[in-house]
Amino acid sequence: MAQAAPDQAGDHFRASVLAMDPAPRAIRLNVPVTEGSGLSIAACLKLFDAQLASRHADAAARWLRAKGAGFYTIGSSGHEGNAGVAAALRLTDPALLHYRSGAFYLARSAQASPPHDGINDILLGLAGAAAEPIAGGRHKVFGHPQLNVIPQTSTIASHLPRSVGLAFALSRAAKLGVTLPWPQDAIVVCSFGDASANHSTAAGALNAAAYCTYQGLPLPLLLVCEDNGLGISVRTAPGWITAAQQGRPQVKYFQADGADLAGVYDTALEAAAWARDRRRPAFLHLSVVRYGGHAGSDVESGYRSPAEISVDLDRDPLVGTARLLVACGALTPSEVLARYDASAERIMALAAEVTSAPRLSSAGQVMAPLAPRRPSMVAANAARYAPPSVRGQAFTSRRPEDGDPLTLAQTINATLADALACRPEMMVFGEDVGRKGGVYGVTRGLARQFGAARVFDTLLDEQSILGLALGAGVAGLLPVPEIQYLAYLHNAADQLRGEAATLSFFSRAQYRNPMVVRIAGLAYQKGFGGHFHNDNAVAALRDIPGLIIAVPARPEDAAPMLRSCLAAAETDGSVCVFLEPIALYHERDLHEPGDGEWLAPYEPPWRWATAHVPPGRPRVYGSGENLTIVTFGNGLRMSLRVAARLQAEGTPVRVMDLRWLAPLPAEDILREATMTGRVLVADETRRSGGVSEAVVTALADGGFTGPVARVTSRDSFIPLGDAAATVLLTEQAIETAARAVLAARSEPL
Ligand SMILES: Cc1ncc(C[n+]2csc(CCOP(=O)(O)OP(=O)(O)O)c2C)c(N)n1
Repeated sequence: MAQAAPDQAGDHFRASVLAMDPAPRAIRLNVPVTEGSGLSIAACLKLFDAQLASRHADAAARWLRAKGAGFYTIGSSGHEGNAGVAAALRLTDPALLHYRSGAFYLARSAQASPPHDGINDILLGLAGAAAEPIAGGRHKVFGHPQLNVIPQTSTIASHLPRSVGLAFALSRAAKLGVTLPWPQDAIVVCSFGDASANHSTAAGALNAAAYCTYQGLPLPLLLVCEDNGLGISVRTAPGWITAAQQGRPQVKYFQADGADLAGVYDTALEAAAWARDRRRPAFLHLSVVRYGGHAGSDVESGYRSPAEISVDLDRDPLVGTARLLVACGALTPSEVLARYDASAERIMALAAEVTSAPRLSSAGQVMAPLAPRRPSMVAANAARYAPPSVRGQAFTSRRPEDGDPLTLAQTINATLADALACRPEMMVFGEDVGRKGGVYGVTRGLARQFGAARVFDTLLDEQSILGLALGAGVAGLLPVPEIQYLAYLHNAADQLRGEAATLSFFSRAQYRNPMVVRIAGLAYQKGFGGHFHNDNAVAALRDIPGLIIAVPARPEDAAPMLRSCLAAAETDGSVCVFLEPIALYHERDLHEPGDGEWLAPYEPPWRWATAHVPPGRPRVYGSGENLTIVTFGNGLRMSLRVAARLQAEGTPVRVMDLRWLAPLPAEDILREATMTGRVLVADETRRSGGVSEAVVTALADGGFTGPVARVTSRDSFIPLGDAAATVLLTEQAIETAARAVLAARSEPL
């Protein structure tokens, strides 16, 4: 028989309950558990069961860990007052939960009809069992689509921007006529710890929520800070959460003692009503305690005195609820203890069962939900276009296919317009994308054409921009956020890496956050630049599993590639980055000034199906058999110019534009390399961590044995002005290297 180890809180609970005076037996259960509270005895009994189960699940976690059958011991003990928050909300209010919100999860499970067996989810999660219903053994998270609990990662505060985005999207979806998975009057609830509240991600999200509200935008959000006064071993200064949050503009502050379930319930009810009725954010501050250290492996006595630890025992929420139930006559002290023991017995028995649950045992199993791909459905979706009448309204003066050849920027603009016309759930947003139409005019006219509900300026915060995309995607919208410059992605990279790209993985694709993040980037801007406007750092994107990265260089590629990204996002829930080379936005010529060879006519919609470019398909220029130049972005234009000069000398070479950095077209690289036997990689990103490393590796992995050389930018940040040319890949460097590879016969360089 599985037996939990004795613990201080358990002993204290027993002693406290035994010291309680029994009251006359309560006759009715539908009366308040304590005078003036909205919490009935019946509801309190149910919540007590959730609290007990949550407490015993922590004991089970430690037992499983000791047996080598469990892998997670961060518990909810001391935080069980959060069950009262669940009770004050509706099952249909989407929830993003703190890792200590176990009792919330169990209380919500009990709200389902029929009640859901949440404890089994938790135990399977602790054991990393493949049968766990949300992450399937990939992580221990709270999540379930039927409970409207969206799983979170362990990166503290990283879910707050999504919660703001989701609250924003609830109203915006209705405005756009998009059917939501939740009722019109739903509110979003998001819980987190007190140390998390200090994180800049949380601070930014709170500011974004306040800012939206200040502008009159609906934002029905209940933020719940479960304040135990500690972040692992570090104390949050006493009173800080109140001091920081109480006077915050636009976000109404509520406070409750987490040990008093009735108080938590009543206050949460008030806070939820505030958020629901006014469609405004509320901040619910729960004072709680933490038992058992940060996690099973944390030796709390190393940084807290015994006196400090034992003071917390007096604030045990289980004792608090027991006191309510005994005082109203719902239970006698011995019935409380019997309930406690029965709960422990049930949970330990279930824990014993999960020890033998099958775990994930192959990379294939682990990776299955990483980034589902259905290429033929994506192809069909990418060819969708709006009816002529709707297109006629979108392109008031002239349809783009009827006009002159377009630049890259103009093509992206027209493709976005076509997509907005065809996909009512699509929104384009970011800094300066609305009225100004983008720093480079890429979104010019879209806000006027499609209205401020669909094309709009955001506040200047990349985390909030991506958070909006995360929430909007979960709500069923198709977000197309813009990051103004690649360099500014990095301060918000976790929203892409830790949040967007992991959701499918940690939810077995039951939740998805489709998005196409447009990023203006790469270098070679003339007359303008410096490090922040000329950034060629793509390594941070390239190692994100499942991410699609498109780098369109030419206008005729940009349109089908953008359509593919939108279709992949919509069809498969893909997270796509569309990296637009700024220096090519307005380029018109290739070889000679005025040749117009970097312009392209816009394909009419009826040709989109045949012009489809699936993610991962490169483009090859020429059929020269002397050398294969592998490149992308600005490197393509330089390489094509070099290729033309070599051709004129009677040395035809072929140039491959990767077009997609992920998935990298490894097979095509190998095929085109084999056709010529020699390869030059012309890569504008850095020598270390840049794209060329992946291309050369693909060749080596594929067994290519011919000469391979690479020319890249230097391992430097990019300086202002003409000095930039000293560290960036140049056309001259490509030409020199190409000639060197051509000169080398079969011996490796
Ligand atoms: C961004 C980030 N930094 C560091 C950590 C490591 N870490 C995990 S939990 C934690 C403390 C969080 O404290 P708090 O938000 O108060 O929540 P509590 O665990 O006390 O409930 C830290 C530092 C993390 N998970 N995420």
